Amino acid sequence: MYTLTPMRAFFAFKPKPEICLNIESWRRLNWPLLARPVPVANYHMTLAFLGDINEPQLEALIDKTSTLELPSFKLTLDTTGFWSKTGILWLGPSTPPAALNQLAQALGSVASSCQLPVARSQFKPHLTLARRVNPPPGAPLQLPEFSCACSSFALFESSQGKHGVSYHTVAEWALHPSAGKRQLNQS
Ligand code: 2AM
Repeated sequence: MYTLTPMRAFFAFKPKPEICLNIESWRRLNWPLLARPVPVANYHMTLAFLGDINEPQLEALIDKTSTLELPSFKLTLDTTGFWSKTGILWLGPSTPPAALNQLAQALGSVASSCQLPVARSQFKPHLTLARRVNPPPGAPLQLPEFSCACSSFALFESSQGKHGVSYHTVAEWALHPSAGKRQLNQS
């Protein structure tokens, strides 16, 4: 019997804490007055947004993701952008590595096979720095250059609380330079 209420879920890559803190310092220096910056603890790059999932879908997602064998890669976050419709100010790679697109595509396929279609045409790798930014922010004075080793990714649950949204790691998988994958934990 399945008892879990639907959870809002997504696959994402989180840079290491020290890199997130460097990104936040740079963000504060270059755009000190943003009204709605993303808290540093929430920094992530979405690989596939799933929306609400139920328990059978969660189990299937974890099982199928655990069969993936995908390589680790390096990512350089060296460009910024602004989407005026949502007011999203973001940081991302000017040249996304092929392995990043491959990972997002593989997770999109896993999601589709669990009846959770992900719009692949919309994949634009980015880390959201602030939301509902208005007026449009200027260009940063210091160009970003943050190198990240992407050696794992996770399935997150997004929860809305009194103090805003928070993300909880549901399951995490390793990526390896050459062979295979290893599931790190599951809660
Ligand atoms: P973002 O990647 O632009 O920041 C959890 O909600 C994460 O999934 C957020 O990072 C969010 O936006 C991303 N996301 C992608 N598509 C979404 C959608 N249709 N609704 C909500 N969040 C979405």
